[in-house]
Amino acid sequence: MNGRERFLASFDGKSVDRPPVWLMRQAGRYLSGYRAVRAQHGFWDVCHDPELSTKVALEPLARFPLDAAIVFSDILVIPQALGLDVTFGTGEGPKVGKPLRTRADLDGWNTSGLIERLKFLPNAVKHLAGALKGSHAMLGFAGAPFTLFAYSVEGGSSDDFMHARVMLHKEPKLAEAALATLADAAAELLAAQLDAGADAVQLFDTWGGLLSQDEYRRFALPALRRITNALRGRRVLLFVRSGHHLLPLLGDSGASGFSLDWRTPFAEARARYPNHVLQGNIDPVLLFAGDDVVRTRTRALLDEMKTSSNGYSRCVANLGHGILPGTPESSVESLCRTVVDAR
Ligand code: 1CP
Repeated sequence: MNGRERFLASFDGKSVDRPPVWLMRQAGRYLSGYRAVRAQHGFWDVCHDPELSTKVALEPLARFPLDAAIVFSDILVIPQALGLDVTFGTGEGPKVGKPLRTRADLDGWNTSGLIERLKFLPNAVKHLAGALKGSHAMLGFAGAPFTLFAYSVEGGSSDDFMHARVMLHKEPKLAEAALATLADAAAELLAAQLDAGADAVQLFDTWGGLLSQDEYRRFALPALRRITNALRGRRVLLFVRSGHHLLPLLGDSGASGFSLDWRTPFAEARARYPNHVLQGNIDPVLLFAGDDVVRTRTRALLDEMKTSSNGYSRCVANLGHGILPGTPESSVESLCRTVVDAR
């Protein structure tokens, strides 16, 4: 069984002898090959060049026994395509020029021909698919509407995303309209990646955990449902960072599965969602604690994932958030090996 077959079997509810494994942000800054590419090329140049983005996406697969590849891109391609000025400075988070603060700002977003400006992403998926030839599952992705809204309103990263969260309450109609626009863009972009050969897609709601249950229900869920309704029947994973308190609501998102962060107990999520795919949820910080810690934690996760004496189903081994810069490659190897040698 190759990586793609294993990923699809587990995702679709068949029993497999060990879970598939991939790692969020597996193609990033902890790899020397990526840093060498970035020393020569700007971030957007890598995203827009199918040869370079494929090279970067393949690097972790050559280095570690992973079952899936994720296309190289960023969640902020959507605000950028809508006309916001997105830049990545060295060593800091992204900056978003012309942030959304008024109705006139939203009216200025350029939604016509949006998918044409994002063509590079399905093109990157197609190119990566050609290189993989079905050996590994391939994931596309997009930012979840609330997380895209948070960056677009705030103008960059933030600890509390004050402006964005104030807007939900002060100008709820404007917030809802912006969330709907971002959701429609994400739905179109995810459909284009699936049509280009992605086996599944993941929505990253990195900042969704800032919201209360009431806020998530009112603002984030309707936008997520716009996406899952548009993608009905296709494989969609939803990752909500710091979202333990939101777990009871996630079933209403319409996603086929949830990517859990390390603060959500796997067994609790499984008890609540017996028929959803569950992915996660090793704390990326543990990869700095040495190989023994990584192996012990991975084995414990495998025990939680095992559904019966005859195997694993609807589960994907992963981290609880993206792999951190500076992560020792030996820890990544230990994690993957422990999963591969399970059974
Ligand atoms: O080369 C560089 O210095 C840029 C660093 C970088 C990289 C490698 C950024 C800037 N984005 C990416 C690629 C990226 N982003 C991928 C590609 C696949 C991979 O790395 O394996 C993916 C899946 C993302 C998703 C992403 N971007 C998220 C969601 C996941 C998460 O980590 O929470 C978020 C929040 C972003 C925004 C973003 N882009 C870049 C940075 C440094 C950030 C985070 C900023 C912040 O902390 O607010």
